[in-house]
Amino acid sequence: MAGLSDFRRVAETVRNWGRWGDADELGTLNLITPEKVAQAAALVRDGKVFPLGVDFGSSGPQGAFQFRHNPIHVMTVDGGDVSTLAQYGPEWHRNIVAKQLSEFFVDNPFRFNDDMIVMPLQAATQWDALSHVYYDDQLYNGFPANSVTSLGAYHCGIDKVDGKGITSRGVLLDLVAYRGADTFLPLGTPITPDELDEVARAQQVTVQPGDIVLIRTGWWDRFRLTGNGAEPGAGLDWRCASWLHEHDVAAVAADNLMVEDPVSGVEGTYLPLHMLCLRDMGLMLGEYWDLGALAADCAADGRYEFQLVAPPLRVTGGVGSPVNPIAIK
Ligand code: UVW
Repeated sequence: MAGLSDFRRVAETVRNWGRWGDADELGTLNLITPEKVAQAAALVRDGKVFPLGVDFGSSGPQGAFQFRHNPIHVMTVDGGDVSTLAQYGPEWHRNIVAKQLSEFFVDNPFRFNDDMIVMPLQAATQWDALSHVYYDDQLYNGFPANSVTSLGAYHCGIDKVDGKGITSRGVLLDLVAYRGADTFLPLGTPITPDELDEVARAQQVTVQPGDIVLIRTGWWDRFRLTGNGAEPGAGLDWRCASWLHEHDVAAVAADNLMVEDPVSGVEGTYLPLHMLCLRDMGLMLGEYWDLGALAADCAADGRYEFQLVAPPLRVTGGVGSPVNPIAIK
């Protein structure tokens, strides 16, 4: 198994610090040029739309760690309030919320429902911002790790990437189909850089600079069947960071919980691909993307490229964002 010195050697070769200037907080999203956006839009031919977001609700995959729970959806105004509060009217209520609501509900036909959601930004379909993971006290481009405070990320927050959209040419690499796997890629079979090239060749698609690459491992389809979020599957081997760097990929997303293989290939550390992508390359990771329907369509028409539109929310200082990405063919 590789050690930390191997990791640091690879980190030196993939590091993009300074490539787009010392103040850059976009990282590899810089590779998405206006020409690239136009190229991606030209891939829309049939008007087929594939939403790639999962459900944001209590049936999600979280629960293994106390610091992440599934989205909690709460109704703050609903039909029950209408029927009860309208009976009593504003004069009766000493509770200020009930008084306000009953003012809405008496003597007029207007009615409404309101709700809210409480969730870790990392709970469901998401982008990891560049500030999500770091090491040696530095974020991407050398920004100090302590610039992420309890008030949010002053550098490399998700709000910094808003100007980019995010939209580009998307390319799906379907590892499940390539390996002929039943449902998902089992643990102990990490995806190697060579395999990524083989899948692209088999699918007759080329990965080009500025692309957003989607990796299908089948994990989400399996989770949908079993509801078991604690059963990990294979992901990208940490050395795929070099592959992403060599191909000048703008971002990578997968249908699993961490894009990379849960078994670290670097002794003495955890999530080495996260460290190389987010902190050294400035390359955002997307997790829990639902790629099943898109993969079926790509297999049917043989086209593994499409326009991908996946803008994060402008969460001020957020280190990640929920997203409902859309692939359009
Ligand atoms: C961690 O588990 C820290 O990150 P992610 O949610 O990106 O896998």
